[in-house]
Amino acid sequence: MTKISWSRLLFFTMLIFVLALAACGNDETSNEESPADSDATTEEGADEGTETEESADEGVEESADGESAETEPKITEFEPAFPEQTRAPAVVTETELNEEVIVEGLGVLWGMAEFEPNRLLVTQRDTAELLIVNLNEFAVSEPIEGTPEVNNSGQGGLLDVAVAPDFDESRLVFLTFSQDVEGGTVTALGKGVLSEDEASLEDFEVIFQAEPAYEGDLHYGGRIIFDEDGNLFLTTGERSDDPIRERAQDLDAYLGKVIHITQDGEAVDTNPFIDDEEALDGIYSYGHRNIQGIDFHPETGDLWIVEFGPQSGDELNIVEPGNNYGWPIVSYGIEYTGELINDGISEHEAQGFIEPRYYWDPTSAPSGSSFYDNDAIPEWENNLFIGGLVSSYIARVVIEGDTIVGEERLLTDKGERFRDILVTEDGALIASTDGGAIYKITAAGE
Ligand SMILES: [Ca+2]
Repeated sequence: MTKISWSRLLFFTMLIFVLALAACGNDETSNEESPADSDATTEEGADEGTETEESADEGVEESADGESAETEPKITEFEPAFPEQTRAPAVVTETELNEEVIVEGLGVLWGMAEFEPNRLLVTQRDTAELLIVNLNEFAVSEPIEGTPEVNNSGQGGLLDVAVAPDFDESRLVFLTFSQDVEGGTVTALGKGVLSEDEASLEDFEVIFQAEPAYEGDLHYGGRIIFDEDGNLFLTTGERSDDPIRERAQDLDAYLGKVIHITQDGEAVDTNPFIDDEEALDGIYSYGHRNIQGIDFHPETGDLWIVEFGPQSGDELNIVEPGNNYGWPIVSYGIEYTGELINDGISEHEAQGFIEPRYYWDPTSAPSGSSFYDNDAIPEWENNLFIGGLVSSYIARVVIEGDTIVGEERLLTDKGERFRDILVTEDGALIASTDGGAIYKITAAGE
């Protein structure tokens, strides 16, 4: 008897200890969500993995009832401008999927580009390394020489990578990064030539700097994509702090913008403000916060961007030339402190701005994104996949025209911060993480 009582006592003591630990963990997570300085905390801070995983599972079960993929309560009191603008009905992939981890432990893998079939150029943000990952061989190269000096504090470092449309002949590689300049740092874009032996990037030169410089290490934006004419779209951030973030509204600053430039960094001559002497010629659209994802819809050709919101209010927008997307005048989010932004005006259109096609409340912390432009998994065709950081999931968004009609959350059991998404020529969905892993998702049996 005595023996049993002791072991029971020990069991209950341990149970209480474990529960107490779990409770402390939760408190820390919620406390970390609201401090004032907190873009870094919220975007870069501890994840809220467990809660998110549970809610995503519930979402799948409830999907038959037309419930949203989002099951957590809203953070804000804002109402959408139209019903499909948030909390789309949950959808579930029916194809059986196969998941593989190609590499791991490499640090924050910020950007990826497939430069040859199943071979990716991958950036490591903090060490500023450019690497080659071979998806078939589960292998990673030594760092490529000749990459630029970066400022790697905060959200800075080596950011995105893209290869020129004529890469097979030109071997041109484009990189974005945060660069030290007089007066602070800027989002910079440069290009170099990948040597035949793939060991170095030669003649690297900076072709564009998103001025003005600012003394801060948050919100660099930094995604790049080529259009069909071989020109580049570059996204920036508004550098986060109040009041510098107001420069997102100014046409004499490249902060909080989509920028449209040639491979030499010159403004494209059809840009909307080219004849406006007060405005910078490279600006394509403005009023953005921190754009971390950009891709063309494979069917409509629309240019979709993913904007990191404040606390909630992350947005999907269709970018059109000359449009103003409203930040920081209007938002479906609130400050990290819980305060309202600009007295809490959420309606974009009523204020003369473009409504987001979709927004998240609570936050999805959306990063890199890619449309699925392949028929390897037919039910995914033309869906948009978005990496989630704090939210620790990949969002699959189903779009009809310009309307979001469904959302699903993938890889919710990994506890990873998903940084960038890519779809290979073979139709594999590739996701890189802040933990330094690359996941490959394909249809099972392929
Ligand atoms: Ca907006």
